[in-house]
Amino acid sequence: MTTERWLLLSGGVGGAKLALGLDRVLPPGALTVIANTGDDFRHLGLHVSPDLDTLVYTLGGLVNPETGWGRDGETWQFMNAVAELGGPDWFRLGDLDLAVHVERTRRLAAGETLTAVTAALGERHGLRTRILPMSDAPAPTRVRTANALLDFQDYFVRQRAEPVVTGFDYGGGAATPAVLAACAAPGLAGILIAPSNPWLSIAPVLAVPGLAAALRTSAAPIVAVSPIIAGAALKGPTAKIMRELGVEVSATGIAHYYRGVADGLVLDSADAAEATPVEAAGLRARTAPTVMRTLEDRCALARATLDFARSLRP
Ligand code: FO1
Repeated sequence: MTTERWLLLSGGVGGAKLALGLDRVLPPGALTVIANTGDDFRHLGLHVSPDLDTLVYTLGGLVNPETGWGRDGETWQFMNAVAELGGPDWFRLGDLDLAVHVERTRRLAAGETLTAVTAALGERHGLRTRILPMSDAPAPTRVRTANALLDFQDYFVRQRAEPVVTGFDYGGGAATPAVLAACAAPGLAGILIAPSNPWLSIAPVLAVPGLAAALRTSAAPIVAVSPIIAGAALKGPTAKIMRELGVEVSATGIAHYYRGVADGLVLDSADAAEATPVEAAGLRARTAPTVMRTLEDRCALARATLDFARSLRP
């Protein structure tokens, strides 16, 4: 019998929580994460890949539990020294985290792909899950506002997601051989979409030329987890962006967004009344507790999502 394989499309902090639950409840090697790299940018001369690093740190047990990004036990001497020199300190690279950016930049300059560099990082940290960048070529997300087109981290970190958005430009890139192989792997049982921000973290993945088509060639069901609970997002600007784009801030609004992409939506138990409108939008609905505070919560949501996807198999 072929082992069940699962794919997860994920952004950073929110998605990494579900990735950790899946990593713990599935057999080693059964999970592959396709990660957003639309947030990647060059900063202080270094190639920074926030979502890849957040996933590696989370699965490797190294993440700062307070921020959800960066490393636990981090120190900030480098950043403070940059600030003393009058350099840019709005995007904070900790001393431990810095090593990854320096090493990634060195290896990329030597001709390695982002996929290879990420695999090496995962191996060093003993991960049992593969993390694949959505693209090796740059595919930067840009944020459209009334007066400007903003680079992602300028919008998200420097301007604290305060500008009102009117839309997004996704950066292209190209589906990698590793991603295409993962989509075509024998035994692919399901494709899961993490409760990451659909516009900032998932759309950039689906916009990579060839990637959405590769997902669709597999017969595996596609199941998303709603990042909206009781009309609000637990963290981050998802609800604000939905309001700005004129999308209903609800699990049903998420279902409309994923119509034609996902076959099913996991919505929070608090939104059970929305199961009917979600199904009317064309997605099968399953309710489960989706708030992930503890490792137990993450594993429970992982199990519920896997069970739901298994029930949708053709
Ligand atoms: N987020 C912040 O709000 N402020 C920061 O200074 C910051 C630094 C940072 C450094 C490395 C890294 O991997 C992530 C970092 N993040 C920071 C988080 C990150 O920019 C965002 O959470 C993601 O890009 C959105 O998924």
